[in-house]
Amino acid sequence: METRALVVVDFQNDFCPGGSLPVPEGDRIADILNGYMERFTEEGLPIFASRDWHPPKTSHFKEYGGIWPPHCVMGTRGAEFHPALRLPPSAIILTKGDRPDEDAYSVFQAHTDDGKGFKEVLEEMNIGHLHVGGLATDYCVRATVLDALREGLRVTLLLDAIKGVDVEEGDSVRAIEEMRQNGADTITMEQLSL
Ligand code: VGL
Ligand code: ZN
Repeated sequence: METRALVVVDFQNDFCPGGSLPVPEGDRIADILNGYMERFTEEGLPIFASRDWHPPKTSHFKEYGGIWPPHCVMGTRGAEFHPALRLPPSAIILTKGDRPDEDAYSVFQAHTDDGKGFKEVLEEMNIGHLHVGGLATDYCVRATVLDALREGLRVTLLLDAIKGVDVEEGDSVRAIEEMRQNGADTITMEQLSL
């Protein structure tokens, strides 16, 4: 059977309350994410953690033509994983948005420290099913899930381990609906069976 993996999307200080692009109540999902990570670790299944990691000048930021305030600038405190996240040492870190000309919402645009793309790593590890949680439902989680489905992977969206920005009211609800319509399953922790 194809291997399952957990993907924790962008659980970083700047996306949590107190950060520069806070997702309302973003930090509240820390315990649930930790719970999912424990379950995957117990089963010996891989865990990926993506990070938004921008240069100070990028077309992603308002000042240089984009739509966002500066956030997750590489090497800053805001770009660090939130301290409540208990990432196991075996977690594979995926970096995205580090070129000055990309938004890189999707983890499929991310690379490992040794320069491998996410898709390549998934193929090498024979991973065919992703469980996805993290921030933000209506941006990076959405883009990642839709790309995964397009690549023919199975996707389980972790409804209790995501939070959205909701630039427009209802964006997160619509994003969840769109991910479902494109083939994502949705569960909460009690329904997790690995
Ligand atoms: C994200 C907005 C800008 C995200 C990243 O991680 O969802 N959102 N950059
Ligand atoms: Zn960003």
